[in-house]
Amino acid sequence: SMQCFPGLVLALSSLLGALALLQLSLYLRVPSRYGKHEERLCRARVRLPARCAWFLQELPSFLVPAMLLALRSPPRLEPLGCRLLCCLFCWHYFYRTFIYPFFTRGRPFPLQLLFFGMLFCIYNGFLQGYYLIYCAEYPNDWCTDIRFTSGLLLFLLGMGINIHSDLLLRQLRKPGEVTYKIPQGGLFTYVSGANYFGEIVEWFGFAIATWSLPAFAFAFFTLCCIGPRAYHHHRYYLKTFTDYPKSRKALIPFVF
Ligand code: NDX
Repeated sequence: SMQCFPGLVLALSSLLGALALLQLSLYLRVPSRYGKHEERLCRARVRLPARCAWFLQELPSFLVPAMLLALRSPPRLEPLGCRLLCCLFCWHYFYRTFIYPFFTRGRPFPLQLLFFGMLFCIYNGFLQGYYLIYCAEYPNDWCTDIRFTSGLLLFLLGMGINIHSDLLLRQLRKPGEVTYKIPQGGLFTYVSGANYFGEIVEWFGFAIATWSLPAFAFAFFTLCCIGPRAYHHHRYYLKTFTDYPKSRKALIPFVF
């Protein structure tokens, strides 16, 4: 049966960090081409309905750790800290796979990006799940450690912001509509990328709660992936809407 190889965890986490930097260098100047940043010109691209695409893309991030957990011989997750932490990760991806796609009113998603997105979700789902299930060791009182409690709080806060902001975005459209409007309410009052801000807070909270290299690498990846995207959304809004709120920032309220 499987066991922990610390070298594997180190290698996979480092590669994730390197991918994050690659992502940052690619997407600081031009946004990744989906949603409002998809070129009208490339008509030849194959696209899948948003529901189907987000479901397929995010599914491995739920399935892989869930399967690792199921395959693990009992006692599955001792101590309590690991059990809770692995469940947090699965909980987020349960939402992202089984709830978010069924309500989205997004435009069709490019098949090519879906393919890379899926590969990424397999990779990251394996890394986070494998680490928490086979490698992580926490003292029995980890649940009362300041890192666990403050990280958990940040995770829940970020998840709340992310889900609420996703909902506000969805309500901007009637079913079948694909136009862009100015997001209003919630954290959108302060930033253009409220959903991204929530997601970033969430994964840094997770990193603090797990206090682990893989989770910090993933939080950094998230920052490098959707941080630039928030900035590109912001520029898009400023260019498209002359009445766009002047005080609104791109990603971090009152700062940037
Ligand atoms: N999926 C994470 N890189 C990504 C898919 C693409 O979960 O090869 C990262 C994720 C992947 C990416 C993923 C990883 C890197 C990849 C990339 C493709 C290439 C890249 C693989 C996996 C790559 C290298 C080379 C380094 C390997 O029509 P529409 O779709 O625009 O409609 C939108 C709507 N909306 C509006 N409606 C009306 N008026 C407006 N003004 C509107 N503005 C938006 O709202 C959508 O239906 C919806 C949300 O849109 P948007 O653009 O705000 O968010 P979106 O980017 O679609 O993300 C959706 C949610 C969000 O909560 C976000 O936080 C989360 O997913 N997310 C997204 C991306 C990554 C991620 C989380 C993470 O890293 N944790």
